[in-house]
Amino acid sequence: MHHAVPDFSTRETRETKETIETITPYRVAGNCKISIVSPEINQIDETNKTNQINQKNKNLESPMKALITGITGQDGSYLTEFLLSKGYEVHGLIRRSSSFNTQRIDHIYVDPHDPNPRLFLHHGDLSDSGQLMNLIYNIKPDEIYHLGAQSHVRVSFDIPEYTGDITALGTTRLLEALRRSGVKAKLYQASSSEMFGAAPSPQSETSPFLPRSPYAAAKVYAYWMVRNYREGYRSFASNGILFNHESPRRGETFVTRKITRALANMLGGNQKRLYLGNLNAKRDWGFAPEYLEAMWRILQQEEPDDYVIGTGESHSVKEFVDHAFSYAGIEITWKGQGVEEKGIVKGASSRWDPTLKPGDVLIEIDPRYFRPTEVESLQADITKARQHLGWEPRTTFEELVKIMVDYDMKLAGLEPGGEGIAISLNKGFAYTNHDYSFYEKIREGC
Ligand code: NAP
Ligand code: G4F
Repeated sequence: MHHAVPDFSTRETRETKETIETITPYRVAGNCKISIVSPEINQIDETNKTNQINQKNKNLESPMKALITGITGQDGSYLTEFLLSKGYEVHGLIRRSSSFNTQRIDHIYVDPHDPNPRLFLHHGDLSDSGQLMNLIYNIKPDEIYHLGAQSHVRVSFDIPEYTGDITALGTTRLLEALRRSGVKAKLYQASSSEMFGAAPSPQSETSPFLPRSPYAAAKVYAYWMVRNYREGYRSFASNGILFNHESPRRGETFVTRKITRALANMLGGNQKRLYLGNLNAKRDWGFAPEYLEAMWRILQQEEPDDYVIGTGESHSVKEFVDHAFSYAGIEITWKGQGVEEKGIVKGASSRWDPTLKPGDVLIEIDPRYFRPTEVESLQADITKARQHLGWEPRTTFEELVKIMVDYDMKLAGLEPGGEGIAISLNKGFAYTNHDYSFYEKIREGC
């Protein structure tokens, strides 16, 4: 589907504003300590560097070290918990921000003055080659998980140049910093199923890349830089081509979380309508904690390579809405066509009297959320990941929806159905409780 809308400049305003409004008051009121470590800025002597960096103490007592860009994001936060649970020392790159931006990792924060801290945060930015080089040289990580990016597809149409700078060139800066430092770290690149764009489903490692957004084009560039460094410089650099993965920690402006948050807000009587864009787009949605386990497996291989990671199932945005509302006891019926299509309550559990009743219009289309060029359908072919990594998705689409609805109901102060929380805790993610301590901290006055 192609949607021609004349003014794209303000389309994401509503989502962006919602996020800012949600986050700002708590963070401004908060007083949380953030542990920032700034390694001394060493001048790297080009002639000696290779010798120096290969001196890494490899005795069995020294833990594996990982450097994560994008540690404050959805994936970075789960990956940090996962690696800490495996005994890693974890270093994360965080951006300087005038307000706190570490809510996803605050609950695992350890004061660096405490004995044996294993999580260190360092200021830096993917636009700043000098600091990337400095961090790699000083930390000497064994593994680098490059997850940092301007990761919002819709926003990439508003800020294509910035998206190219951070999402595309940021990867080159990191690869080059790694090469020049001489550090022999393995690098994981967070490639995306968006790169397939218009390629027919299902998509595998051999499908063509036909990107449909500045974000996707930036990721394709980064993908090829990884392959070039692998082939040209023998870097251990691998691409994980991950399909959409979601969780209670998913950014609030991605469609799944936008839906589950809106549902919880509506049930709490705090939101009247949910405005969405293309209801017919289909995505292969999986549960995020499983996907970072795949990232880790990719770096444990003998040789660098590229892998598609997804569930193999594809569902539309409309299906996601239907399942989410149905789990909460609300049946939605769809009426109208195109931008006039509306989601209306057909029936609702008596629990929601008098907040919701049959005939209430809950969902409408706002063309501002359409994209100039859309990716209509994504569905992963994970044959290679199954065979080479032994990786399998464990959470179904229906389970994912329940998990996200439950956690957002909890956040909204409502009694969740409970099935989703039970699923998330019983699927073998012992390293996380999917905490989003941001909200806990508010109550602690931190
Ligand atoms: P996310 O929640 O949006 O997190 C993005 C991370 O990148 C945040 O930590 C963000 O920091 C950081 N970042 C943004 N700009 C930066 C800059 N200029 N310098 C340094 N850090 C910067 O993304 P995610 O869902 O965890 O995804 C992780 C990675 O996988 C991204 O590269 C994304 O494009 C890719 N990916 C995601 C999916 C998915 O479905 N989630 C699928 C395929 C690929 P702030 O917190 O300060 O903003
Ligand atoms: O949730 P989305 O914004 O995710 P999208 O564009 O698929 O990108 C995500 O997944 C990629 C992997 O394939 C990642 F690489 C990327 O970083 C990001 O994590 O949108 C999903 C679909 C789109 O087709 C969009 O048009 O939902 C449709 N949609 C319909 N209404 C909406 C909305 N998307 C958003 N964000 N907001 C809406 O109101």
